[in-house]
Amino acid sequence: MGSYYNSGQRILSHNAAPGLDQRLNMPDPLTTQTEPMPASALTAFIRQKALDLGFEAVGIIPAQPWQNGEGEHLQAWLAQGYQAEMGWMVTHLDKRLNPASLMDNGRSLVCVAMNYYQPDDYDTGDPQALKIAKYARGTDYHYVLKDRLKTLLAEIQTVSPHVQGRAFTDSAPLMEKPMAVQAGLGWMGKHGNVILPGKGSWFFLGELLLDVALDYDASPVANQCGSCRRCIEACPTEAIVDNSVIDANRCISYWTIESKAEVFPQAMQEKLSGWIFGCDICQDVCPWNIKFARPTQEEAFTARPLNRTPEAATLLALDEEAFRAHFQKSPVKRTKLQGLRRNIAMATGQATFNAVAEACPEAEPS
Ligand code: B12
Ligand code: SF4
Ligand code: SF4
Repeated sequence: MGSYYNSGQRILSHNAAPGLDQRLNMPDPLTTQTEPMPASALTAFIRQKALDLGFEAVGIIPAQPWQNGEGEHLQAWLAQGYQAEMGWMVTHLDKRLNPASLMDNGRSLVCVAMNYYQPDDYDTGDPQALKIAKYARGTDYHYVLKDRLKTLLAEIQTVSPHVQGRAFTDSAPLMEKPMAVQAGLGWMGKHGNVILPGKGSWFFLGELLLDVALDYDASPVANQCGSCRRCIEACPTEAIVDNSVIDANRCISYWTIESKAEVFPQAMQEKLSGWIFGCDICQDVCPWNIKFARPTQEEAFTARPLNRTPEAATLLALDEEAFRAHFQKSPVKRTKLQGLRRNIAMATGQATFNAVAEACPEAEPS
């Protein structure tokens, strides 16, 4: 990409100290204008850098209001109350409907996906064994993806110093799945997650919003769910109420991660199937994952032992300090200790919880 630097920048970034002759010919750094890199070259640079930085897929779309009914679909979803108690899905709706509004002069969205898959090779087959969702077994993806996207932005600024940007991953009012779909990363599976062709759906999504125009991807991937309905049939709580439409009120993931309720509805308690943080059932049964999932190369997502095989007695013995230490920078921290204990009580049944809690005084329900 060196040929896209202008000569002024090249001399200024040279390591060796220039001689007197060179210095006399050197452009004044205060007055030199850097030529902006042509959009096509910058687009190619960004794509390659994103892949070099460990993202599995990258696609670029213009930052503009939704045009194909996605906004209306979101509003219909909210009108049904499918967001449950997630009030933050309603606030800043205007931003969700127009991603460009998240920064001054936001023009392009670089959409990326990062693999977090780890095989459940410890799985005992016991349907009641406690389980933490795969996405939450290692370091919180908010740290990992945001840092990586910021590195991508810094790389972009080495060749186009005037470019400004913001990095997002589930950290702003954005509709990340339809963005990834529009950017051609994959299609919206009936289970409500974006599936990358030939790779599956165990991917986090992230975006870099940039104030520069780029070349855009215009060919979304065709939906390849076909007549399959495995995810819909496997969901124990019938939370997939239509193709790709999740009613959070019925979703185990919602109850174990987001809900602040002290007790879950009885029907939900009976269907938790051992999940104490998140739920992977609909993705575990998906043939695209069964066939194509490959373990992530990202060390940060390596499962912490207690998250891989969570045991009630060990978790209930954690006091506040031990909880903070173990779940530092982990998605599980979101429930706080009290929420994790609640989830264990809900998943094991209050009687079992009480029996275990009796053996560990720290586990007294607060
Ligand atoms: C709210 C939320 C949840 C809620 C609601 C789930 C849901 N499917 O919406 C709860 C708490 C249940 C949840 C659970 C999970 N989540 Co979540 N969640 C989000 C969040 C914050 C917003 C999603 C959202 O806007 N939902 C509202 C619905 C209406 O939007 P939507 O599903 O995108 O639907 C759009 C399209 O489907 C399209 N559409 C669909 N049908 C149709 C039909 C027509 C006609 C049209 C025009 C459009 C259209 O329009 C909709 C937009 O309007 C995103 C991060 C983000 N900011 O985007 C993460 C996100 C979706 N979650 C993620 C993950 C990993 C999970 C879990 C797997 C975690 C776990 N293991 O427990 C589960 C999966 C549950 C499931 N089966 O979906 C990832 C998904 C990655 C991927 N590959 O897709 C995201 C993107 C976070 C990230 N940055 O990686 N989540
Ligand atoms: S995450 Fe679990 S509860 Fe939610 S839709 Fe998928 S299978 Fe159903
Ligand atoms: S299980 Fe079948 S219907 Fe569900 S997302 Fe996967 S391919 Fe699509």
